[in-house]
Amino acid sequence: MESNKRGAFIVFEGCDRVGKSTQSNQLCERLKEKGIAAKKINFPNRSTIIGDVINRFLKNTQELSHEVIHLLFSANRWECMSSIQADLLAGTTIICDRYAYSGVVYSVAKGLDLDWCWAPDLGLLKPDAVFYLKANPDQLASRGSFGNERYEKLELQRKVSDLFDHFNEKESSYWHQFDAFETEQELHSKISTIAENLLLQVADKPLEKLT
Ligand code: Z5A
Ligand code: MG
Repeated sequence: MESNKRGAFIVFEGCDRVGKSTQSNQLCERLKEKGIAAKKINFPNRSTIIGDVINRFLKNTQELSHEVIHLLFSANRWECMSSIQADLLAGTTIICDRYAYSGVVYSVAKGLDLDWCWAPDLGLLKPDAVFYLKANPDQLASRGSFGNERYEKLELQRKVSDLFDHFNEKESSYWHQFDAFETEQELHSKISTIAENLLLQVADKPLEKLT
């Protein structure tokens, strides 16, 4: 018999190299080991046609205006929405590495207006929880030098960090902040506890939209 319990929609956010991919992968694996249906996704989703343009932009082989790339990042989320919704309603928990908050903070850090940036993401599915890995960008230098992607510059990362803090305060009802300098294992343990409780709490709740 098909379950009528839905999955949870869990998002990881934070600056470059804070450990989002590490923690989101570990959480997904842990849930699967416990027999819980779970799927890991990430934005940008570079496998679509829009994602391919985004990839070329990030690798500095394609120039696009701030406005155009912003709208493409949002469109990249919209093109995945129906499949995310179908999975959640079928009972699969979605662990998502970056989401609309990344979309807004990188564009605002480059100088675009916050309300303008948020507008195209209105109506996307709202996460049940955002796990915000926080670290001072200057300290993250200890994790190796930046790569060659477009946004891997310290000055921009500082602005990005302040904007993530702004979301963390404003959306405190479902954002959970963690110190990205705790060990991988400490973080994994705290995050898993919250996630496993969340699964039970949201199973009978309707999905919400970003407003
Ligand atoms: N972007 C945007 O502008 N608009 C949008 O709408 C979206 C994204 C969705 C690419 O993103 C760029 O797209 C990004 C924002 C922009 N630009 N920047 N900057 P991405 O997600 O593809 O970026 P990435 O290449 O995956 O890097 P990342 O996500 O920033 O890294 P991370 O996933 O947070 O970190 P990690 O890969 O898990 O770990 C980094 C290193 O630290 C690695 O060596 C780990 O072994 C180590 N690590 C991890 N955890 C720990 C702990 N706890 N202690 C010590 N060391 C650790
Ligand atoms: Mg990553």
